[in-house]
Amino acid sequence: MITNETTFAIIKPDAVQDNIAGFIIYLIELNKFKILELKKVQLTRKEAEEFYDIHKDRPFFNELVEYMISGPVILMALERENAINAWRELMGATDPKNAAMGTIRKMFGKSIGSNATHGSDSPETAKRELGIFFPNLK
Ligand code: IDP
Ligand code: MG
Repeated sequence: MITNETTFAIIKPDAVQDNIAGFIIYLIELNKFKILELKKVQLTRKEAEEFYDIHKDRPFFNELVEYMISGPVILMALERENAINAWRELMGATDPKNAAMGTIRKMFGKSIGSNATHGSDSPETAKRELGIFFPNLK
C-alpha cells in the first residue's frame, strides 16, 4: 500500500523575483507531487523569525530573515509518497555549489543563502511548518 505524506515547501523571494516560480511548480508536478495548498504572500518579519526560530542563534539568522522578507514567496503543501525526502532530493543540497546536477538549487540557487526553495526536513518539522501557514489542512 502506498502511504502518502505531506511536506511544506517555499519558493523563496529570489526565485519569485526571477520569474522561475512557474518552472519550479512544473518540476513539482512532473515529479508527481499533488499541490494541496498554494499561496503567494509577503512574509512579515515576525513570521520569518518564528518560522526560522530553530536558527535564531546562528550567525546567518539576520541575513536569512532579511532575505525571506525581501519580496513575495510562494508557500505550498505538497503530497506524495515519501514527500519530505522526495522534495528535499528535488531541491538539492543547501549550498548550490554542493547540489547535484538537475536539482532546483543547482539550477537556480545563487548562494548558500539565496537558494531558491525551502523544504521541511522531517515529519515533525513538516507538521510544525504546515501548521503555521496552513492551519486548516486536514
Ligand atoms: P535547508 O534549507 O537546506 O534545510 P538549513 O541549514 O535548514 O538548510 O538553513 C536554512 C536556510 O538558511 C537555508 O536554506 C539558507 O537559505 C540559509 N542558510 C543556511 N546556511 C547559511 C549560511 O551559512 N549563510 C547564509 N544563509 C544560510
Ligand atoms: Mg532546514
